[in-house]
Amino acid sequence: MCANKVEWYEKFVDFSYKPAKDDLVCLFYFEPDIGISVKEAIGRIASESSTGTWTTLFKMPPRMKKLQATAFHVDENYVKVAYPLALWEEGNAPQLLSGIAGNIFGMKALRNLRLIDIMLPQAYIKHFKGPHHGMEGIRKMMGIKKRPLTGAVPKPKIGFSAAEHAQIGYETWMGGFDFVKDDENLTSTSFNRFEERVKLMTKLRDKAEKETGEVKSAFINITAETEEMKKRAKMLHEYGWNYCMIDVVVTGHSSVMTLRDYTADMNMAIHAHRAMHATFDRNPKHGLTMQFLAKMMRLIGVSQIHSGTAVGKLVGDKREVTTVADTLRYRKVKALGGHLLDQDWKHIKSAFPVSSGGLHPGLVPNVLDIYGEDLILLVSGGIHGHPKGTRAGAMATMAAIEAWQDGETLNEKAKTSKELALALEKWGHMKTK
Ligand code: RUB
Ligand code: CA
Repeated sequence: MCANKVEWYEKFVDFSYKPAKDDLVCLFYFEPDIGISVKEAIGRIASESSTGTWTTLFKMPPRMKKLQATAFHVDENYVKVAYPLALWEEGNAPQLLSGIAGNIFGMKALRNLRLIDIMLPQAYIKHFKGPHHGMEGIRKMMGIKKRPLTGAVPKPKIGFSAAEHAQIGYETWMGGFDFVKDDENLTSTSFNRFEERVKLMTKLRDKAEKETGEVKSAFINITAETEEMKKRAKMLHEYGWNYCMIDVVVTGHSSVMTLRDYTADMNMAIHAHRAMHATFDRNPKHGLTMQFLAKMMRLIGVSQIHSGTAVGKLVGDKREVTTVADTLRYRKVKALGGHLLDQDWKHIKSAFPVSSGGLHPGLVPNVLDIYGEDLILLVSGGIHGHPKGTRAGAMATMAAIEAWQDGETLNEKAKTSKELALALEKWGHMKTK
């Protein structure tokens, strides 16, 4: 037995504390381990994510108190923690993560911990630039006023040569889609080199633009080491592309921040694929939420990020999808019910949500009912698997969007769109798995 108290975790708990205007506030879900009280558990969360250590210290200058985080509100298994602004370096997103998403997740005293949301005060976000274009800027660039923007990934997702890939891209554009998207694991492989893909895609983009009179673009994946990504982004710019794509979770926040500035100077947008997010956001009791990831990505300036479908093949229910979309799109985000925090984005522009994964024309109305028209809709297998091929599949999807916008049912619309009729014959309204 110890004679004296060796811990000071409780010094990080104060239920009478009112967060200051410039405090960052985090909302966590937590489960204490057996034998750990709620107060001890939340004290540890606030302590380890700010200034604390496991034991009392010999030297403790009084000013340290001002840098301590405070767990100030508990509601069942949810705790709110306030962090003084001075803890955080201006404009350094990785440093923020090292604190609020760092060591605390490995503490033995917590059986589970999940970072649900964060409220970023104006004094913190003013050091970030956010998306370069915003949704309005993207719409202007693409010449599309009201409808959802559309795109598709060639499938199989990897394996085509650059020439085959570009040809499928051409068919996708000719079917009425705006974007052709690389898949997350396609970068510059021996059988499909980035440079060759860019050159061939450029030729066919120019052809498709000429033939349709529409702006056509692509999310070509530049994911690699940061300097290499810069080279690839520059090449895209030189070939007249207004977008690049990055797998933002695997490359990390600092790479994305570098590329955000680098591409903004060339007036390019960033499509953010979220591959790997489910390693830490899928377990409802541990890790961090897609909501939090989306907030960070808007802060550091991606133009759009995958946000789920609610009805497709990948995880993410309707509630999650809606909250993520709101976080990306609105200037003032109100925490409606449930466990979320308010956010005022001030000067930070909006970002598009991207709905993707297991979609086909029969599901288009479900997705649009959830998102409305401000989204990037990706239908891939659901166009390339169309009985008449990619172009017909894209046409069927565009017809489904039109139907939704005109308040028509898909079955009505199918009377005048044989492509849609064929798609419905194959897939109906099935929810994919
Ligand atoms: C879509 C696809 C995308 C994932 C990403 O292909 O492979 O990379 O949807 O998922 P398909 P998320 O339309 O053929 O399923 O958007 O959920 O991150
Ligand atoms: Ca994919």
